[in-house]
Amino acid sequence: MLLEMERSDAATPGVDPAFRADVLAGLATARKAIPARWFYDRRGSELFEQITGLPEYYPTRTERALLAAHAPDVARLAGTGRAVVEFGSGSSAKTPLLLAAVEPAAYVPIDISGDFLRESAAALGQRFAGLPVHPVEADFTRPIRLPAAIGGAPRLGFFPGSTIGNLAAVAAVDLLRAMATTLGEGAMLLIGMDRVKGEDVLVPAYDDAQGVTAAFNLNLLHRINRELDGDIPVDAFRHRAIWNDGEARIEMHLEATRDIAFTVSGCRFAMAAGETIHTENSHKYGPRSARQTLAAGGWTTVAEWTDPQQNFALLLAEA
Ligand code: AVI
Repeated sequence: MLLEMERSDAATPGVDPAFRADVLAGLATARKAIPARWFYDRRGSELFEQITGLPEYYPTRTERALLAAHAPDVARLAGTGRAVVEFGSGSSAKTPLLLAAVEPAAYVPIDISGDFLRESAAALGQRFAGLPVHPVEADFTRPIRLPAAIGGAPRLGFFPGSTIGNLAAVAAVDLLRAMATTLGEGAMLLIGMDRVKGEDVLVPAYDDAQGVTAAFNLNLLHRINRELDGDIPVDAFRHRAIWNDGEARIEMHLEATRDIAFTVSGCRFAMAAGETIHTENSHKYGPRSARQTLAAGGWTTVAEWTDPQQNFALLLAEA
């Protein structure tokens, strides 16, 4: 519930206006929700790195094993000498497995976070001596003009981690279309997509015993307090991870454990005990829905690899 709207519209130095707009709008709705993209400040990115190593969080290690086993198959099907374009490259942790197999003409990591991007691009450049690396700092949800220096080599897009699952269906399809435009004619795409599975595996993956995912979720409230002049009582919230079977997704929420009132950027809000702020969706795919999503985005699946438990899938598609 929004109690009062009294704030100066003057821009605050150092504050991302899009962050403030998303938080204020998201807290003012009946079902409070804040987009998951705001998890990733420095602390949030560190916590996410920790999540990827947790025993309960199967996606990262499963996808890495699939890449290690099948990168040569990708090279056989896609051929060598393409320019590899990685979307949301982050720390580029899985990239060497792919680069070593497909012997690219160039590597183009694209990420919205410039610092992280330049560090990991430099590290990869050292590891693959002679490989032209052209980092691009950009929002890849819209078509991007790739650096002219990569020339006319056909492109292989790489989108690991099942990050696509953090988007709703329409946004996921829009993103796949934007990727097809960015990559151009003759492109292929290697994408990781997490599979639907039992709640006994899914819920612990998003609510681990050590509480790292809880800290990751709660860090959003700390970020709001710090960057948006908030006084949210973080200790009055608990992390919740819920499997929504109808939507085939894990939802993360922050649940108020008592009635509270707080201020963010001069706006006052109240929450009743049990009310939540919805902070993330992580959609999971069946074999058909994965291919259908790719097809709606303009991609035809040419190969698919899964682990023996069918927990995670790596799909190769052509435009
Ligand atoms: C980045 N993304 C694919 C992760 C996921 O599994 O949806 C984010 C995450 N949230 C909690 N744990 C991991």
